[in-house]
Amino acid sequence: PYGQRFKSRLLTSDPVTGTPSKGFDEKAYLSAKQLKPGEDPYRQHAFNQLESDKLSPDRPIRDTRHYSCPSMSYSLDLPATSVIITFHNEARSTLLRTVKSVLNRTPASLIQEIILVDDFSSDPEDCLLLTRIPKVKCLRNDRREGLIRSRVRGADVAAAAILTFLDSHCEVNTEWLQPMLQRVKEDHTRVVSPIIDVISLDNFAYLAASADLRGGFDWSLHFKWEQIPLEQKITRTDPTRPIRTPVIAGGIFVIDKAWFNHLGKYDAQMDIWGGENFELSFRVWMCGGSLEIVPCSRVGHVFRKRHPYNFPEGNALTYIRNTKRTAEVWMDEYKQYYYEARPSAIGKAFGSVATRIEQRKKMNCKSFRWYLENVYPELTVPVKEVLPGIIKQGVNCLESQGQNTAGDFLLGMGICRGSAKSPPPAQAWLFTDHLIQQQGKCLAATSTLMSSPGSPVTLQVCNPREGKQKWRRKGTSIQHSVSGLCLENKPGQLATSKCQADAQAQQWQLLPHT
Ligand code: LR7
Ligand code: MN
Repeated sequence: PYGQRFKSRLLTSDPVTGTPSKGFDEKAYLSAKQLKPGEDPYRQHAFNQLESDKLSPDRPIRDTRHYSCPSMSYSLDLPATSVIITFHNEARSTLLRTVKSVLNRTPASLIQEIILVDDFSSDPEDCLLLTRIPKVKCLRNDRREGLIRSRVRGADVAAAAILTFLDSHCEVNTEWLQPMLQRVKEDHTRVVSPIIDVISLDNFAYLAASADLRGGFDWSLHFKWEQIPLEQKITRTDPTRPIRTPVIAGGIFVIDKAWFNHLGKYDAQMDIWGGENFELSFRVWMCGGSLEIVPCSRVGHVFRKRHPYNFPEGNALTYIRNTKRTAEVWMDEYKQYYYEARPSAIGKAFGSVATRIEQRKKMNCKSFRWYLENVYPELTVPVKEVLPGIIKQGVNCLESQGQNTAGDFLLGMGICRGSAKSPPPAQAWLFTDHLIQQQGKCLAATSTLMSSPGSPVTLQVCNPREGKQKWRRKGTSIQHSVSGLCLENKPGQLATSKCQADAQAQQWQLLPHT
């Protein structure tokens, strides 16, 4: 469906000769978009535009690499790359500094072109005027697509065999590209990213980021930087060696174009922002590639606290849609943990993922379980005690006894039948976390005064948030969590009672089926 709009319309300075017709007037470009006196400098871009505007587009930055990096040598015939930068209403000063830092700090032979994809910014000239700089090209979307489809559009027209993605508010550092190209040249299935330094959103100071972080996430698919595992830290003797990373931050990476295409580019049904970094990362690892951070490559990025642009469908819904598509296609049975961690995603529309699943099958990719075991063992499955079994006292077992005429579910004791391995359904119970349940009915201390001893214990429709239904095992007793009272087999009924270690009626044997 997007094929039509992807028809390429590459706007260079001179479409015939490809050489710049008119020189680029830096001052005029920047001064046309200065802040009005008294205007909040954070309003438009969520960073201090005043400070950014003050700086030269060619400002020097500190070389933040480890001291053993400068003596590294790289292949003399590294492949050239197409740099792809998508943006929506970026500040001119940051956009220009991104472009110029690339041209200033990269050997010319390695930069085939810089493709700017203007994602329907208010002013087309933000992009167009920059094509007066040699090698800079501009594609403008005729409607807002989001960064994911915009990147695909840029990648599709890229002339070089290697793609390099950057955000529109970056500054690349000394020799940033060579170590990444080297890794991809050696093995085209590697997808590599630099250490991402911090450009202060307040004063634009360029600050070195820690060199022993990698990309991680939690079950809600929230990205976070995390320390590399201790075992790896201890055995790391060479600070120039790449760091394997479970996921990439998303915005700044180098990938072989044929490999990017083979893997299925991006999920074109993801909108605006978010989630695509997980989807790409899972795909790379599970389908035969690898992801790494190359520590001798440094790129600065302006990290912000809020999105300066609007989300047509809302920020939350968009993030849910994109991450839900990721979970549905790549996380197999582990997607249940995503839904547990992000319950707001349950039942939300996310379009069809049929073609993405087909793509996964076609490439014969490994399972998410393989990914967890081999790439990200530190991400542990939430512990939940699920113990199916019988609850025995002497020769009797706790059992459900149907419903009375009032519709109450009855609970009582009966002679144990069958065996612990194959009990009758009425005597089979499931412990999950704090619930003791049977077919959706849960043990509950039902009295309104559940905290006082003597509350009858019966069955209710399970509700994990209901305090009356919360129990914990304590030795051979079963304790009601809220009241601290113990489950007791009283003549004629089950009830809570003050816990007494020697009370026979409070002793329960929990025998598992397995
Ligand atoms: O609708 C849009 N269209 C766009 O072209 C929205 C955004 N964009 C552009 C935008 O102008 C910018 O150049 O897309 C780029 C990324 O948007 P940001 O800078 O608002 O995002 P971010 O830096 O907060 O987001 C990180 O996560 C995103 C998830 O979708 C992307 O992968 C970003 O590229 C990514 N940035 C980085 O990885 C840089 C390091 C930050 C971290 C962690
Ligand atoms: Mn960014």
